[in-house]
Amino acid sequence: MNADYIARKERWARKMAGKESSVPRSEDRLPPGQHLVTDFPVLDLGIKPDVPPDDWRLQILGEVDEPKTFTLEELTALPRFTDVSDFHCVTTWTQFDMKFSGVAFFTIADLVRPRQSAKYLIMQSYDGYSTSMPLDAMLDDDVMIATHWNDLPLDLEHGGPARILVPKRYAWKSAKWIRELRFSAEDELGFWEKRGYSNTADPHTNDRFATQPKLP
Ligand SMILES: Nc1nc2c(c(=O)[nH]1)N[C@H]1C(S)=C(S)[C@@H](COP(=O)(O)O)O[C@H]1N2
Ligand SMILES: [Mo]
Repeated sequence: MNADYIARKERWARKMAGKESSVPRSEDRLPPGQHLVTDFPVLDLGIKPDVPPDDWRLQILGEVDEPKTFTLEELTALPRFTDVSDFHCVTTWTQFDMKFSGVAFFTIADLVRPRQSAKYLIMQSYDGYSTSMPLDAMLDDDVMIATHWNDLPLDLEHGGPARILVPKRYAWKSAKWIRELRFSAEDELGFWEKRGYSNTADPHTNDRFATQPKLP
């Protein structure tokens, strides 16, 4: 356990206790090129995988000491984390103050115990979608496996029963219908990243496309 991990763990514990919010209060809360919406549009490849709840599994594997496979019941039995965050889609809509609940990604990492070699998280979904994130950023205190939106089970169209939520990145990093989370030493480009979208996906620097120079 390094100092960084311990510091993150402390922040996560404060978040779990409901003492901190993820919502930025700065003037530039709306990222460049984005406009505000009040609905929650649906964006995906058009396949909405309706896995029977009894067959649903989430596999956590790769560079970890304790790989685990969760049933939905097992996943939802983990400590519940609720957070309010902003949601940014590259198609230019942003929705403020989105209330999601689920399992903090930190809770999962703490259970499976990533090895020192683990640097990335490769996410695979039931519709064939994939994306990846640096593990460090996944351990941020606003990242979760969301199972609820506004206190209700997450709709199938928004990735139910369980999706990733990475509020600080464009939403293509927030894989819906997750099936497998693999800790990896190497990064792997996901579905949109292979098709020219940025692998860093930072809304606040207008970081949309792999080839596009970043705005200051
Ligand atoms: N499994 C899966 N996850 C996905 C996608 C997808 O096609 N399949 N689309 C991504 C994109 S591009 C966006 S903008 C968000 C949209 O989430 P929403 O439909 O809940 O608004 O999901 C992301 N996660
Ligand atoms: Mo998107």
